[in-house]
Amino acid sequence: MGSLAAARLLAAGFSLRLISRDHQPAQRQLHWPDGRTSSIHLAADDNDTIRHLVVAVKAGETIAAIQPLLSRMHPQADIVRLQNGMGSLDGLTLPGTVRCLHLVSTDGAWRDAEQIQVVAENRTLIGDGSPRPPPWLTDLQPHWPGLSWTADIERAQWQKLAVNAVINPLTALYRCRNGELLDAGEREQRMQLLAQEADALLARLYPDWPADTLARSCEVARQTAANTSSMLADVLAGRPTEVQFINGYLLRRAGQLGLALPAHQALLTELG
Ligand code: KPL
Repeated sequence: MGSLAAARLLAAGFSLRLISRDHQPAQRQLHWPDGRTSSIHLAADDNDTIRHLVVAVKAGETIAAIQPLLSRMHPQADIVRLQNGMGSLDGLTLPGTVRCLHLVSTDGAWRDAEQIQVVAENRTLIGDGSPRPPPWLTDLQPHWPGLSWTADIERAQWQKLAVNAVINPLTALYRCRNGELLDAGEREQRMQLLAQEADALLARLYPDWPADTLARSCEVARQTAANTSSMLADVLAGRPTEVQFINGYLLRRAGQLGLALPAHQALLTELG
């Protein structure tokens, strides 16, 4: 997803630097859904002042990635989170004038070394909880299909998180593709329980929450039937998962309201 964002930022004329663990530049080949292929070059970090920082690391790596960059941040810098889950910046103290924006995307892409296969270009919402988009958004929108500003990004984050909290851990547990959750049996029953619990919390946060997490999760599982979820991909690659920022975040928020979510708690325990 980071490379996909980079391709769109470069197309919009932004000057980009790649801040990576190996401090090296990188080359990527993107294969678009319409059959086109394009190449991008990501220049290495130049240690300059940071005006805009797109964070595309896994949620659990966020603090360690950003902390060393804080002294290089411009006081009016924008941090743009492009990550699954919520709460990845909790515990990090940012200068008060730094703006933190969140992207919620239903685009799909996977990477094999330098090759990026873009599976779907859908809708991406961006926001920071305020009604006022940053001025650079209008330059980016023509090059980022489906990108739009929302004044209520938190609700959009919850909508995505609730679906991820149903699909991702179950696919990781059953080692199955997203579509294989729709088995009219045990897996679907667990989807139902997880969705009900997520809706119970969300109804407390948003009195008009429509309790549609199961319907939306089944829809996403159908639309992405052949996908390996990001959490299953992490498990198969032996990487830490983002479960603490998905189901764990739901549980932390529920705990603050005195609400128990036993199905989510059980999953967290099962996934370790
Ligand atoms: O966001 C996803 C993920 O895998 O993290 C879904 C929508 C479940 C697609 O696989």
